[in-house]
Amino acid sequence: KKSSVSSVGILTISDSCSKGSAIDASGPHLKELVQAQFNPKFIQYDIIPDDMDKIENTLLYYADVLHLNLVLTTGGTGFSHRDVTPEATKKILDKEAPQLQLAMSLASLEKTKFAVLSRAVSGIRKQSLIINMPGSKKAVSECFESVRDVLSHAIELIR
Ligand code: MTE
Ligand code: CU1
Repeated sequence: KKSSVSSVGILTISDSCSKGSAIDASGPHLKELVQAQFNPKFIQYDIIPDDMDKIENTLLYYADVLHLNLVLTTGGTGFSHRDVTPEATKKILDKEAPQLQLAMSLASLEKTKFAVLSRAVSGIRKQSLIINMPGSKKAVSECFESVRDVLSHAIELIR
């Protein structure tokens, strides 16, 4: 059966990765997970700093210009003052989809108490489903596993 997820955006949001002072592990790992699950025709991958305007503009480009089916962000969901991924995401969402985060939180809490320190959000903009995830390889593995089975159906419903 052909997957309804034919184009995916993977957006790493991290000051240190965008400067080159750290290597992005979670973005490339998400890319592997997405490839294994959906084998999409197109994957857009970028690394940007924890900057409100840059995050907003990139998500707008992904949703309104590239019309990506699924957008997964990693990083910037925590409590430090540079963490603004959820605020930037909320600004551009048409509709919120909080139960996706509930599913990720429940699964994450089985692994670590620190899951409560993510403020990630999810929702729909135009034809794109946008999901924030925390900024570590371990966290994206755990989060992706907890929602991957429902994403094809979610995206069928959006288009
Ligand atoms: N969720 C899962 N599944 N696994 C994790 O290891 N780490 C937590 C949390 N969520 C974690 C997780 C930690 S320690 C933090 S600080 C927050 O995500 C926020 O991460 P971020 O600022 O990199 O987005
Ligand atoms: Cu942490």
